[in-house]
Amino acid sequence: MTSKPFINSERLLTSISDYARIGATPGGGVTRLALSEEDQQVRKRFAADVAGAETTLRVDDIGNMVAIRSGREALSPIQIGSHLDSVRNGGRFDGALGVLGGLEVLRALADAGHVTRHPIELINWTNEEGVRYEPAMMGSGAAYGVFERGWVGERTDRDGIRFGDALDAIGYRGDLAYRPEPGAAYLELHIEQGPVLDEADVAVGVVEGILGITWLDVVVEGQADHAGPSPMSTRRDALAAAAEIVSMVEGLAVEAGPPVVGTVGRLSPDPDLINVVPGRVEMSVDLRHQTSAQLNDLVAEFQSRLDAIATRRKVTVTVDRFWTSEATRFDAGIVGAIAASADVCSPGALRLWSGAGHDAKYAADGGPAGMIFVRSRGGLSHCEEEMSEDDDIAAGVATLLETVLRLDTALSSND
Ligand code: HGY
Ligand code: MN
Ligand code: MN
Repeated sequence: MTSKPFINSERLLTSISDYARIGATPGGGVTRLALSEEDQQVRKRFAADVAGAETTLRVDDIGNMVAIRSGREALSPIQIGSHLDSVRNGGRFDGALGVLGGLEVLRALADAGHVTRHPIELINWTNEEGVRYEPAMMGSGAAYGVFERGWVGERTDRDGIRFGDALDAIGYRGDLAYRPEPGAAYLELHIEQGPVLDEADVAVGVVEGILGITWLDVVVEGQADHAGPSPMSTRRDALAAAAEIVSMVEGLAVEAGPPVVGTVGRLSPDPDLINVVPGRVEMSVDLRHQTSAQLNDLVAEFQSRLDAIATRRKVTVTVDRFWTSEATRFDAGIVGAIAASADVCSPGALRLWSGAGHDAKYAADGGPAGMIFVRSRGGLSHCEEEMSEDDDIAAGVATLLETVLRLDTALSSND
């Protein structure tokens, strides 16, 4: 005798606080860089948890972990995914909410003895953050054919450790045959990581799409010199030029207005010594815009302003635009199912776009996908202060469960 599945919020919140102890940082956040020891530990805990939720676990050649719960019919799976890696001193909810929300859905189905028509796949994607191994969303990107496996394996971190070696070191290089295929639907629950829901005083968001994102590496070459005898008038100070570039990136985004954002998050002067005029700077630029065409125009304007700074300061600049995640609108049918579920579980949900990149972007390139947001108190993320409240988390996971049940019934038998 089956009953209607429902989430056990106490069990869910306990999982979230348990996982937050893995890679815990003093300020209440987590550091679980991709393929690190902390990533290995959280993967082991995830493997143990899904084993207890009536699933079979598969690991693919990029380390993506796929927990599969059988369905009643031979249909494409309904997939729930997100990530357990984090940025350094990140928050406990980014990524983990989606994976543990999916785990709670599996547990709720098992508690109720409810077997869905579709198989359910719960996916922990490798290296969503792309901070130790750039770029982001590498596991989902590889699974959906965006990144070639050899290229991924050769990516190195700041210590020169290859992705492939780090994956082997934590023991999570699985089988190419186990890569997740596009399913009947892909759902990702995630914290908003911005202020929109909080300012509107709304717990749950229905995500319509993800901004276009592009990452550039910029190298500024000037002339190293003695900080004492070298006259200001003849210097070719790479760091002073880089400082102007940082302000230019900020100015470009402010001028363009929301939702445009521009960030220099990484900057390394060389030789980085107190009494040497820096001769070289390597820096990152992250630009985001509503559409791919607008993003390309923004990059062109950035390049033009960069060239003007380089000419005036007599430095050379080289730009490597090494990653672009095209702006993505989610499937209207999936968005509609999420909205209908939110009406039941958290009335008053808001529709919005995501400024953050997510694995759902690559899933959306492969098939129907959508996202559910949970309010971020203060709109903060990628920092230890990241906070979402228990009731909002419960509402988000309830919406996820309701959407799974709704799609399981609604999707046609030949999806
Ligand atoms: O960069 C992003 O938007 C994501 O957090 N990786
Ligand atoms: Mn995330
Ligand atoms: Mn993130």
